[in-house]
Amino acid sequence: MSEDERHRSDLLYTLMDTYIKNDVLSVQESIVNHVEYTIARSRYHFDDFEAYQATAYSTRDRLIESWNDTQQYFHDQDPKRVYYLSMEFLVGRSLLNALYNLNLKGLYREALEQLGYNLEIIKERERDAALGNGGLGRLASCFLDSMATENLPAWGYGLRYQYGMFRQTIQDGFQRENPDYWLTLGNPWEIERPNVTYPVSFYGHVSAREEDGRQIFVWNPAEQVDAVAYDNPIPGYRTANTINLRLWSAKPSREFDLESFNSGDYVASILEKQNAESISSVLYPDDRTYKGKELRLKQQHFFVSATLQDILRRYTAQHGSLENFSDKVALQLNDTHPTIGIAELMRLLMDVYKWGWTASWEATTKVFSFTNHTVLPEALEQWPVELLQELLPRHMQIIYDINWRFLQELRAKFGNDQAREYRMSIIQEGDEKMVRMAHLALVASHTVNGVAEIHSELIKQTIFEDFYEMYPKKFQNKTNGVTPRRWLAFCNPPLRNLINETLGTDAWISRLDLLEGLKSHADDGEFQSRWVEVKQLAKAKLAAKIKELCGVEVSTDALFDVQVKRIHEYKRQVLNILGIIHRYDQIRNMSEEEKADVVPRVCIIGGKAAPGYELAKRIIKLISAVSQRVNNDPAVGDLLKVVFIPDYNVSLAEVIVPGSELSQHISTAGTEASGTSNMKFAMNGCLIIGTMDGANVEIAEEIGDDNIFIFGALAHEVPKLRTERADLKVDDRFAHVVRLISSGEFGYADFFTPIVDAVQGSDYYLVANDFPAYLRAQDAVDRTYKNSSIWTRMSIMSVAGCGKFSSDRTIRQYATEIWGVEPCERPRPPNAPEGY
Ligand code: GLG
Repeated sequence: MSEDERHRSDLLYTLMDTYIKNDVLSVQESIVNHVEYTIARSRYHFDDFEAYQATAYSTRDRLIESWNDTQQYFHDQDPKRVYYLSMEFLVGRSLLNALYNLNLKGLYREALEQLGYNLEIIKERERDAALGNGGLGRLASCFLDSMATENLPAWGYGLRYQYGMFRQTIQDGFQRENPDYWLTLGNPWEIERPNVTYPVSFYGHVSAREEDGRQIFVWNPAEQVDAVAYDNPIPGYRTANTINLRLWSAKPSREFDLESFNSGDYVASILEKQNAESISSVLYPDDRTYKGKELRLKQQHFFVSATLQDILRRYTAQHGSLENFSDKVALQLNDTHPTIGIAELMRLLMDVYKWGWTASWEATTKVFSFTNHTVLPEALEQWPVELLQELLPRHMQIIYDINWRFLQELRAKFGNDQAREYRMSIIQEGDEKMVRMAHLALVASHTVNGVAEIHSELIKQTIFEDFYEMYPKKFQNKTNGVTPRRWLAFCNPPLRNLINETLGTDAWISRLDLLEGLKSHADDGEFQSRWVEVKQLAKAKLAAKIKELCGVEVSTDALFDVQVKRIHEYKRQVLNILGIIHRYDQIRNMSEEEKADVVPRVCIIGGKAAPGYELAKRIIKLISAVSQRVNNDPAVGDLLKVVFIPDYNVSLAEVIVPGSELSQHISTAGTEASGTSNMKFAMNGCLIIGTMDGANVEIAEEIGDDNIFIFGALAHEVPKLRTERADLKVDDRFAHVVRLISSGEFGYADFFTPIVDAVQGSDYYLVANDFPAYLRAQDAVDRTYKNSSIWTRMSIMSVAGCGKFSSDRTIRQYATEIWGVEPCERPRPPNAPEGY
């Protein structure tokens, strides 16, 4: 270092405090500064929302500091990195999560209190970041939290949708969709990086030329947009590491096609350019169904192209070249949504970095791995060849090449087996040729995993059977998990405190196995009553929410029975509502004496239906119609209440999960890949009624099957039962409740006909078949609930057995068994204040 340089570096060092200070006054200064200078309000006069904003900016300052130092540390250590590619991140709110993770919640609460603001109140002013549909997107967010906490050198990549998941309102019992323009009032958690911008191309044609005796392909695109990076810091829990979620936003291209401005219609060409922004403007609200929409494919390519350009650019900036790239980088595809990235990486390596096919393919197949989240065939993405050809001509060429080589490999292994080739080819032949994205992902990934044991077995026997035969070693299981921070420690403080006190430590928050220590207290009467108190507190909060959102008064002495998740036939909200109708019909026909013996229930249902999913929307109306009827029947009173909570989202789940006592996970066996809310409920001492499906199987195994209410057909029985459905002798009670609907007991009989037909006809999801077993299981619930000590014991045992379902465990398994990456923990600087 020269004298001048040293002088400059000393100066820079002294210009900033090394660390943001951790005392009440400094926090207040920071908040008030942001009120005045960032949001430009008067420090003498700001409302709750402005207090939220300023607090968020103040918290963000700390995250930025830690983010910068973590990235520098990763850079210096240069470990192998992992990038989690996901079209969805269901983030929810960030303020409390960040403050808790930094261990600064108490300090900020106090600082705000003295200024006249209440953290519990202002935190409610934050809008959820709902950049996902459901389980898949929420899993991605839990994974980021765990990757940060486990100190992995990881980043997430995704899209910065301007409109997130639609907001659901219920009008007259019908779902209405409203746009979620979540960025209207700004988003303090993101950092715009206008200098991190990449061009992304579409359409046009491919030309070829010779260069050094090699054929070089050149894609001449006809459209280009810019991808601008927005960084979202993700703090780990009680670690100095903060990782990054980089989201891309589409902007009109700066350079492309400048001459169009100088000739022709200036106004029209500006408008056309503005159109570029539509690429990242809206999240597709379809959960697990696939529609071949061009804009969706554009989004996918936009996302992976920007991501891969960024990863390659950052790699070469640090290493001078792409050497060892595939040893130092792992790319995880969250479902098939980012699969076009396989062709894009091949294109970048061959056409831009001038690698040959073999080297490019070797690197590509070494970096990618792929997670499957469903066996439902309607979710398997396929793109018409014609569309892909037009939008991404070079990629189509590469996919054909990949397929040609793959089919050679297939022949070498299995001989001439046309039927097999037809089934396995990446290109599906037929009237309309299609590209099967899952096949592309399977061919190019070194590993494919399912998300629960049963699911990982099923994909080998069903949708991916042929591929399993060909590449048995590629298949793995990684049972999902959820972050115990957001989903227990932070959303349920009374339970957290009781556990801390009982175990004498809070170490379980990042080592969830330690919850096992609760087992020895399960029969302790005094402990049980404290456990019940904690649950009652959470129930009271939920009851208040129900009053606020549904206008219905519910008694906290009733059993809170919950089913919240996307509305889908396979999840069988219909089974639940038929059970409720049965219960209602019984109660209204009871004598007063019989009624005295009934366990009062509040049945809580929530969830969004995809806007184009007609039947799901009818199911919502049916639930509302039944609730109207039941809640206003004086013969029933407090013995049964039914509520549909509108606009189910992450923040609502944080109130619903702790306040529930029974939660329904009742999908037809073999259809729910894992489920993750089942884990959240169990972790909060809520008992599960469920089928042997998804992660329920492993939950039963971990907490003991006497602590869960399992019922219904098993996955291996389902196919046969479907074929026998026509001969099923339908249970009388089932026939009766279905008749109540079709006879107009709840009104709208015609509108409900498709629901009635579905369960009376082929009944693909076996509602009729499982109905009697479901009622038996519900009887067992009632019986058990009457004995508070047994119920409470089961509840304690549920929590105690949940250690496996931390996403920390899941992520550690991905890291060692799939990615080959190791923790890279930034040392906490000496003398750094707590929380730094
Ligand atoms: C899917 C599945 C869920 C699974 C989730 C995360 O349907 O069963 O828990 O992914 O793996 N689309 C989803 O929500």
